[in-house]
Amino acid sequence: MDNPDQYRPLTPEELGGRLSTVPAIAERIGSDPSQWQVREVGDGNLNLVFIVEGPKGAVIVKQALPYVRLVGDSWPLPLYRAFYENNALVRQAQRDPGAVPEVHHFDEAQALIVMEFLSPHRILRRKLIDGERVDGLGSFLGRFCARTAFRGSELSMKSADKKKDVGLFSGNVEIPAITEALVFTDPYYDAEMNHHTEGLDPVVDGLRGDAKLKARVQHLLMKFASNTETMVHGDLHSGSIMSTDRESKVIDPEFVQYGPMGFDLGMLVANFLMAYFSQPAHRSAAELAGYQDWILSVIDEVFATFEAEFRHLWATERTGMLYPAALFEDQGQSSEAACLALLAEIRAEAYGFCGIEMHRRTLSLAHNADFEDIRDTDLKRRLEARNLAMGAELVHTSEALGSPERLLDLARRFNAKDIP
Ligand code: SR1
Ligand code: MG
Repeated sequence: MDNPDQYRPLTPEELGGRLSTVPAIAERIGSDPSQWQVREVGDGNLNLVFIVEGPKGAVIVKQALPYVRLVGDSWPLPLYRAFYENNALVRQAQRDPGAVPEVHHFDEAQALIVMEFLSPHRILRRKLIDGERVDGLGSFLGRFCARTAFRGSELSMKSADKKKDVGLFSGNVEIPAITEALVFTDPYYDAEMNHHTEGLDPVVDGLRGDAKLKARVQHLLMKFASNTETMVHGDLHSGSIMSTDRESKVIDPEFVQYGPMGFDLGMLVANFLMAYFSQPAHRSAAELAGYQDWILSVIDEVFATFEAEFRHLWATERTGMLYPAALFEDQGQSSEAACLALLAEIRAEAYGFCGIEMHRRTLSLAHNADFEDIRDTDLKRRLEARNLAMGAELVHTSEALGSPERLLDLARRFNAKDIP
């Protein structure tokens, strides 16, 4: 007889039989699985995702597969990533209440998380492709990044707790290895799984021929791999955010790890910039400028809120061993300059990570729909070339760039460029 505890991927047909005895599900949707409707809706790169609807409500069931779904079973991937995702969701819910879906149930053996069904939320990337606006988006995301960065670090946490947590998450080896390869390395050489749009070769050759650029990228990889400042989401792109027209949630933290404070911010902003650069293919001439301006205003709001919230937490929750009041306020000295210097460093790193994410999404394995949905190959190439060129500029100038306004100016400048 099959061991019921042994992992087995779910099918929509057998999901009811396997999960109807889970109280957290029965309570929320009803206990008779014959009345449930189950749809597998996973369109991500890794997992199975089911919407399970019953007479009383609906839940999401997310189950890890033992391989990379995008590639198939030739690329095995440990099921234990669900354990880390569950732990990340718990911590994010504590650090920024309401920002992530509620977890109803976790089954470690089945690598399965049952969580809140978000409705009428849609994946933000699709909303951006469709030209929809989301009220409060930039401030929500800036606050999420600041709260998780600050409250997951030794600015706030007790050192013993933080170090224990670093130990816990450092067991998650294969998932960061994906980022280390696909994001930081593959775009810059002829890696096996790479692909790019026809006609982009001159731009790609330019990046790969730029040793200074590759050295800067590797330096940022070193920080990503070795710097355990805070618990990062690890994959904060517009496909990891679900929104209505006025509310957003952050989902899918399975790429969680302890890493640099600017990492999530940089990945996030890169995905807004790619939405921005791809818009000429998705909007009418009448809508284009207004919608692109709105995307830039979201980026601006992300940075402004990140910095304001970080400063607020610095003033009110600096309870860890870093920058203690004993060295500043208790001696009658302000620590504001120290906070501003740290923020400038976080922002500079974020710009660097941002440029790299802009590269990998058009050159290595996992491209994004913002560009992939463009049918006109020549238009796609021209828009991707702007994105790649701005990415390179960011990697080169991240430390000197300064205010987010200068980042937005750069975006406007590259958006008007024709790159052969
Ligand atoms: C093989 S996984 C490819 C990508 O999908 C995830 O969402 C991450 O972004 C990863 O890099
Ligand atoms: Mg994901």
